[in-house]
Amino acid sequence: MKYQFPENFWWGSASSALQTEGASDSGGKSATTWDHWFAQQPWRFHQQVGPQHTSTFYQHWQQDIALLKQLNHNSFRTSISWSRLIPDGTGEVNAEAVAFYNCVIDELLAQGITPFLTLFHFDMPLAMQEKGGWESRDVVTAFGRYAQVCFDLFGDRVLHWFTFNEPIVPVEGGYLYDFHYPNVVDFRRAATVAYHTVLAHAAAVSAYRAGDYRGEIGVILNLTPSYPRSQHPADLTAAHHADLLFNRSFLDPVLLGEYPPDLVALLKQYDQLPACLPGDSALIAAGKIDLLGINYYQPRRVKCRENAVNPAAPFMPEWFFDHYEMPGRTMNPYRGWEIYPPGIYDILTNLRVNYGNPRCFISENGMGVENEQRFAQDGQINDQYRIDFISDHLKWLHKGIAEGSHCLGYHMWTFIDNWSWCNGYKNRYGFVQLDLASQTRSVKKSGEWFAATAANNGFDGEQ
Ligand code: BGP
Repeated sequence: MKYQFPENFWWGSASSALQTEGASDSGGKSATTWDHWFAQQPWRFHQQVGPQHTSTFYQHWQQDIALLKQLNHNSFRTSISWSRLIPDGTGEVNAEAVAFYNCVIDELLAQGITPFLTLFHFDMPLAMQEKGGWESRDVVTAFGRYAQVCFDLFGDRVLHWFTFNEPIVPVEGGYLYDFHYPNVVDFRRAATVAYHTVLAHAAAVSAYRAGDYRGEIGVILNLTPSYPRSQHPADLTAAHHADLLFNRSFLDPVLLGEYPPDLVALLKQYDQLPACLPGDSALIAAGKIDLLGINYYQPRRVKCRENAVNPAAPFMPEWFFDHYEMPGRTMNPYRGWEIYPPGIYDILTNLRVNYGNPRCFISENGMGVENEQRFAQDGQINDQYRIDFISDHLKWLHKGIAEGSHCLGYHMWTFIDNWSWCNGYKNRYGFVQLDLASQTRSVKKSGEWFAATAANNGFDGEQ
């Protein structure tokens, strides 16, 4: 069967500044929390590879954009590095950074590739973290100004803006589960960070609306559908709580302009609510978006808790559910994530039925695989597993669109193997293989498949 996608469908991929640019201590850039953390605790990072060099986009942007063109991308998302553009977070704009981002944007446009830009992809300037990071209201204000600077500098050519990439991840990593700096474990502080992130998002959206720019603004959320083990009421409640905490804590404010009452009640019951100020609700209501980016990697399967909570343990989302390992599930063993293509359809259906069918696109989906060298054939990585992964997800996406979902595109994570936070270069995600020693780039089989799919606006596949 031919899986044909709507006209002008966005085909492309996503990346982020910190994971690709490199030059982390040059070009006038200041340190992020990642540079700082790596200097303090390099053993936290796979093979002790830090963020200094990553995939050298800062030097090789022209060559990389030529590769995007070769992969038939009509759109591409990356992020601006706040610490490169405004090194102390609030003061002078770095002219070298402006020149760099102008080159990237202009080259993308010259190659017929629509730039999508994210303002914050996990890379907190250290100077801002030292002022409290997202726990501080001052940082929220500083972010609003940074956003405004970006719109003024680049908004004449960039028409698709995203305030945050996966804003819940720094909350989880930095304040609950110890996989991002500052490695705090404290739910109430996590809730404050999440709340202030929503305020910062809304401040940026408000600045965008006030400036009368000619594009659109949204946010990128990692949505993880919560599937209960069974239809038993206790399992359903567990799934409802997981959904409230991990999905709706950001989805509802950005689409509906307010938090789910059940979530507020839950946090109030456990005395975990962040401090709110008069005017916050109006600001959040003004943060409603034009376009939702959906990052989908894996579902979340839950069941009711088997055991009582240890009342002395830190309050955690897991007070309300246990993780459930569904028998027969398909795993990506390298990343430890379940592969479940129907999840993409379930997300789109939920948005269509419960959120008024917003304009959206798949902004990340992908498969990280370790030691891909073993799949090399005649000098090319034959990553058929990645082609299968993408086409399986695209089939479910196609079904969602056929049933009326307003999904406008599909971006893969990612175009070139890049640095994955604490995992360094362990798992490779790219359409393009990166040889770390020589920085040579070579297109994998999946890159060729994707280029053909984008050119044909679809692909032939089994039903
Ligand atoms: C998303 C992030 C990306 C990227 C990707 C793959 O959560 O937006 O930055 O890294 O996941 O995950 P990982 O790098 O952790 O394997």
